[in-house]
Amino acid sequence: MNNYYELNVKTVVKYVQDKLNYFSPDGQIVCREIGDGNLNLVFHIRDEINNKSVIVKQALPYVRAAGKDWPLDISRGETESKILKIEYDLTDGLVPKVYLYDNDMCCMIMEDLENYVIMRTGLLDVIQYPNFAEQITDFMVKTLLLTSDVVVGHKEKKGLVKEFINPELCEITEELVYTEPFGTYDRNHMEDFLVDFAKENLENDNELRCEVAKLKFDFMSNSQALLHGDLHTGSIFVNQEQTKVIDPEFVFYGPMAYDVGALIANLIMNYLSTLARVEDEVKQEKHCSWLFEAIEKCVDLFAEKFLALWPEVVQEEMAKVPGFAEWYLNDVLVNTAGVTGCEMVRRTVGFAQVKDLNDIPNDVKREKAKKTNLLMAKYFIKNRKKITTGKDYIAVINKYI
Ligand code: SR1
Ligand code: MG
Repeated sequence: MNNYYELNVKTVVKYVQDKLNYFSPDGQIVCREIGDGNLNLVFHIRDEINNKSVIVKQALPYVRAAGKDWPLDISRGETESKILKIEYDLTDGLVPKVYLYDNDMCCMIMEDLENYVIMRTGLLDVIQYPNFAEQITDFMVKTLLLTSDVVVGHKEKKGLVKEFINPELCEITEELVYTEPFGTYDRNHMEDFLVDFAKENLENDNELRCEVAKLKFDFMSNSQALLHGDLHTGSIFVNQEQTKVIDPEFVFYGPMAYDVGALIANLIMNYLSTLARVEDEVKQEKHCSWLFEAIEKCVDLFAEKFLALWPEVVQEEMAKVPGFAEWYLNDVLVNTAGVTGCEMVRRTVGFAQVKDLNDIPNDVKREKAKKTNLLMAKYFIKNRKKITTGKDYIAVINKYI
């Protein structure tokens, strides 16, 4: 790592040319730093004359959103480039293509998703994506089921568990999702109106904290499948035709429910955001109906496709026993509802929050949305055994709005 230096908009263009010789000398290059996540530098480099572009993503040796006091292993980029290649093959290209990973610079050069937007941004602009639920459920079923013990031989799978061990980034999730939001910790932050509300509803609710402890232990010890590990709407690029998943740096062998639950939670928070932000009733109604449909489909298509693919790919003898696939899926779905709740809580009171809730301009509506989000989240966690279908999610949302 001695050759590592932090790239900037000036140095990155030469860097890409040296590595890939991708742009022609007659080009007119425009470069922007576009990273708005918590961890990395991300550059968009485009040749305006020849219409060619790439993305460069460089891991920083610290958490970008927190500054240099929170160090982080920069080799995470290597793991990310490996998993992107695996996911590309498993899903027929539902992730960007990686052109090059550079070990010295902890940096990846990859396909630019030019005509796509980050889904969170698109949803906040009140845009719907007709193919999203179909494609994201393909992504989840293929990446999760096809990397599990159901399909992969036991020795090979244990090797993969070892290869994708990711203790530093798992620790972030263990702390930021499953621990800190349910107690008093320095990294939590919340608006004044939430302080007593969070204490009463989260920290003082021992029954809730016990359920969260169970989910945390599932996250830490259930090496079920190769997860994306951070599948929120900021990790997804979309347009009217296509969906592409990015940023799998939190990858590890963990419970399938973690990916599905993170996704559902972020759609629900956009629903609450839409109710509070979008004043035009027609636009609001259209977006909310689409979100309901997307939430229902994400759960139900996931379940349907999971059970349909299982008999085609199952290798493990005992996993062929009639009834086992349904039992296994039910366990994933129950924990999905639990993860949904944990993700909703942490995005409201924890270190890493979401624009969907924080950017509601009206104070009264923002307070209502955040409190509703917390109460709904508690319901998901405590009642997860009863929440296994798309309709169950819609019923819970309707109960709280
Ligand atoms: C310190 S990292 C905070 C959050 O950003 C990432 O996107 C993950 O969601 C993580 O929990
Ligand atoms: Mg990310």
